[in-house]
Amino acid sequence: MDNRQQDKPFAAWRHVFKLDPERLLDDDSLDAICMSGSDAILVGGTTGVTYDNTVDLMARIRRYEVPCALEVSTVEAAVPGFDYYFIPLVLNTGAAEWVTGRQAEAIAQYDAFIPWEMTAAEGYVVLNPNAAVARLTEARTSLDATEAAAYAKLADRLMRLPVVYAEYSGRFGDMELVRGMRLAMTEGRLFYGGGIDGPEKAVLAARAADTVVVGNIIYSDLGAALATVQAVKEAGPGII
Ligand code: 1GP
Repeated sequence: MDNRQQDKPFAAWRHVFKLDPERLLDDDSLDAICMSGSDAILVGGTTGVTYDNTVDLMARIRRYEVPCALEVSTVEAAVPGFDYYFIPLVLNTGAAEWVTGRQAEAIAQYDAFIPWEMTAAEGYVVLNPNAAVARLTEARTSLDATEAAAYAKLADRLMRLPVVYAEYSGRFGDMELVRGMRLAMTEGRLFYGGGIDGPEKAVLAARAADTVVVGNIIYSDLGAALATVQAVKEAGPGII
């Protein structure tokens, strides 16, 4: 492992499964995901995430030892009891409410309840125009490689965000562009997510980014999803 952010629990995460509280996953499938050897489970979604469905999913994941983190995309679904919390900031939007607006409102209201020592920001760079998150946040997704790398550097070097997230949710991305984002960073960790449908794409993503996030395929082809874990482990340390 490199020596960036050794104190952060996510510093060594290479593979992460992202589970959506709004989507159903039976107990056997959840068992397979939690016992897969993945480094962590990230709970989050763009729409339909509520306090109740987040508590339900957390309680089920909590039966396992795998670290479990929440991406807090709406303050109503900020559930206590996770191992770690990520607060997304969408960097490539013109709508300030998604960069700092909602976050500042939430802090103003709930500061005393926020476990700051286990909370970190994620700088999202949203790159698939058809993803729900792109539409919701009016993200400017048509970035070329230079522009995407500039966002990564801005997040890493100016804003000092511990995580930058190249988000192609629903579609496999341009790995050269993603790799360029990673090379622009010196401190933080680059998460990649989007369209990983099996081990081959997982390996490509693992060679371009620090952390590979696998979502949708869990719900349509569990076997393919599970195969990504070993593939990422065998891909080695990436470009570090
Ligand atoms: C979604 O980046 C994650 O936020 C994973 O994307 O669902 O396309 O795997 P997929």
